[in-house]
Amino acid sequence: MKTAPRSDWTREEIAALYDLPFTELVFRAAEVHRANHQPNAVQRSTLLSIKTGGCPEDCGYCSQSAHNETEVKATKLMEVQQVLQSAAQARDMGSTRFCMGAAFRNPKERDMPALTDMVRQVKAMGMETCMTAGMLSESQAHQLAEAGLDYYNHNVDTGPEYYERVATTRSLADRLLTLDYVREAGINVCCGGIVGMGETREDRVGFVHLLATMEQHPESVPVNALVPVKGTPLGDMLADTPLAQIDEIEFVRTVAVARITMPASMVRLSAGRESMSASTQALCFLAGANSIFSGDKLLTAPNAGDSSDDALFQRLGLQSLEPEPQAVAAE
Ligand code: SAM
Ligand code: DTB
Ligand code: SF4
Repeated sequence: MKTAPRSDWTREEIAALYDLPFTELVFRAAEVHRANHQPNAVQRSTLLSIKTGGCPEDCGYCSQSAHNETEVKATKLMEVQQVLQSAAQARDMGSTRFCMGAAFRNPKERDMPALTDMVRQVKAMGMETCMTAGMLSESQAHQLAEAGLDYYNHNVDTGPEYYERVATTRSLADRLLTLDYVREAGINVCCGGIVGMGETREDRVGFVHLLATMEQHPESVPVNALVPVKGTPLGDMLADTPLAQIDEIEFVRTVAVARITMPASMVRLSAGRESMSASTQALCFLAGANSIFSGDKLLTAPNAGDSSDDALFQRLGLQSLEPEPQAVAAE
């Protein structure tokens, strides 16, 4: 039986889920998963960085922040035609959702015609569209909705207590306001965060609590494992203190707790798969993860790649989830 989503989770309840014996937790998450989703179908999206690097925000994990000395070279916003070429390639590889990521604090008004054009034309190619471009104004959210944007990704990144250790130039309240605008504009919300940034279990409880107590849960919840990037404060911290690295079992626990507390959402096993074993990924799918990013690149970091994912899907007997057919409007 489908589980009705609840928004009244307490931190104690979430902490108690995390504390369950591992097999008990995964079993419960798998039960919730099966009751609410096709258990062996995983949705695959392709990411494209449409504007890379030079971002004024100081996110401590990010290769694209101008505050961090990384090897990433800043680029301008890509031409619409180039974006469409990449989308066509992704569609030919079987991807059904195309996610466009821009390293913006927020899009400028002069960027909006190109962004809405990208959404309109990728959508016209028959793919679902997703965008992540930083904070939006209410009017920008409406412009993207009108262009046909299906999802907007905007992560809370971590729990409220750890947030300021991760970014100081944008507050959690700023992030939540953009999420409100996206929701009000009728765009599906994609919102999650990163584990393995040196946060404690208690911080992770706060992170899931923040998402699971939203009045309406995000339709898509990306759970990223930190990809440590040289030259970023959090990546370098991890390189210096390998013990701070997230334990894979704790990562799977986070996926399972997200699945139980947000039963109807798609839980996305996002960044970090590149360094995860097939068995850990299989445990994540068992614990309720049902979407991934495919392709050999995320935004700037390497990703598993289509052929290795095809092989993984074959080994695990997973199918790619097709989007719901679009309703055809009556004449
Ligand atoms: N600038 C936009 C923003 O911050 O919303 C969009 C792009 S940003 C790169 C999208 C998300 O990717 C971030 O919110 C963060 O959760 C995730 N991310 C970025 N760098 C990462 C890393 N090194 N490891 C894991 N996740 C990362
Ligand atoms: C999300 O939560 N993960 C994706 C997507 N949203 C845009 C991005 C992951 C970025 C990983 C690091 C990089 O490629 O630079
Ligand atoms: Fe900019 Fe987004 Fe990277 Fe933060 S996560 S530095 S906002 S691109």
